Amino acid sequence: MNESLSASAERVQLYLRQNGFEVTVRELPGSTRTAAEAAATIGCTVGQIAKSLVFQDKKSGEAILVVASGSNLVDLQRIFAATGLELKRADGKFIKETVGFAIGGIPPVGHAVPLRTLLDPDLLQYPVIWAAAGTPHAVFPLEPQALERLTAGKWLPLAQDNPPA
Ligand code: 5CA
Repeated sequence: MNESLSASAERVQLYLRQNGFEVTVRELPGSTRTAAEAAATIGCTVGQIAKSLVFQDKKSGEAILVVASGSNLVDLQRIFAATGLELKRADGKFIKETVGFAIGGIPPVGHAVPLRTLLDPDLLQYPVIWAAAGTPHAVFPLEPQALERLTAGKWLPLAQDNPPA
């Protein structure tokens, strides 16, 4: 166990280990706050960054997690057509209170409450992807297929067709 991890990163590391997922959370000196910064810090492509984005269902108020490839923009109409969920971006205060982590370090797992999760199939093209681990400096690598077991999420095409270059 890495004893120098910050408390939030340690929570993610513990969750992963307790769920049988042997992976080492890395806290890096460079920023991993955004997908672009994380890719530059790690030395991978932006597409290999798994962005954990928290939305809210307008009808129920339920928090919904979308794990998207860093190079994609989420198409809310597409999600509505497939699921009936009418999502809006959750604000930072709601996210911190509900999920237990702050924007810039939201992990795909280990939240304060289990979140219904949608997974971007575009992540499946990479042998390894990187996800945030609780802070804007903490990440961990994983095989994209592992997201399904870790999050109990559902793969659903959810990207906008023409992401900006
Ligand atoms: N640590 C990296 C991934 S390793 C990371 O968290 N990247 S991210 O893209 O998932 O997180 C930053 C995202 O937070 C941005 O894409 C942006 O969509 C979202 N965000 C930034 N500010 C706000 C805000 N005020 N309210 C809601 N979402 C926000």
